[in-house]
Amino acid sequence: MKTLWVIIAIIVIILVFYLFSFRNRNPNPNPTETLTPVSNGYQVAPTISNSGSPLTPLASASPEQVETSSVSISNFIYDPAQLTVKVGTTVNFKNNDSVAHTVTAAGKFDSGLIAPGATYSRTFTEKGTFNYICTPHPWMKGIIVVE
Ligand SMILES: [Cu+2]
Repeated sequence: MKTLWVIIAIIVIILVFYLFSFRNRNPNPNPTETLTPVSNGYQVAPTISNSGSPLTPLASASPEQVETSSVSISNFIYDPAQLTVKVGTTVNFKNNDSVAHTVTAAGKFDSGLIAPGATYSRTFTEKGTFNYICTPHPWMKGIIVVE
């Protein structure tokens, strides 16, 4: 009879230890991986946390101002016909005509046909002077100066 009580005591002790270790187990055993975009378009190395607590976002530099500018295509004319922008500017060419046009700089870029009401956007990432025409109406001419 005494042996039985010893066995029960041992089982109870094992159970208590088991429950204790279970309660202390890390509730979030899988590392959380977060990629944080930064302003230059690259991503920093993943931050790995095993703590289960919320991750604090890295303080990032304020996002770069994205410059946009626009050219309206209307009555077979690019307006403005010449536009000067800073490097990195996105130019939106909006076709306000009732026929399709293109914005085509031979060997540099080509919008393809821009349907009436549609917009072609291009970001100018290098300095230069870009003379463009409309392929179906080659007398239509425009210039984007990137400086
Ligand atoms: Cu055209």
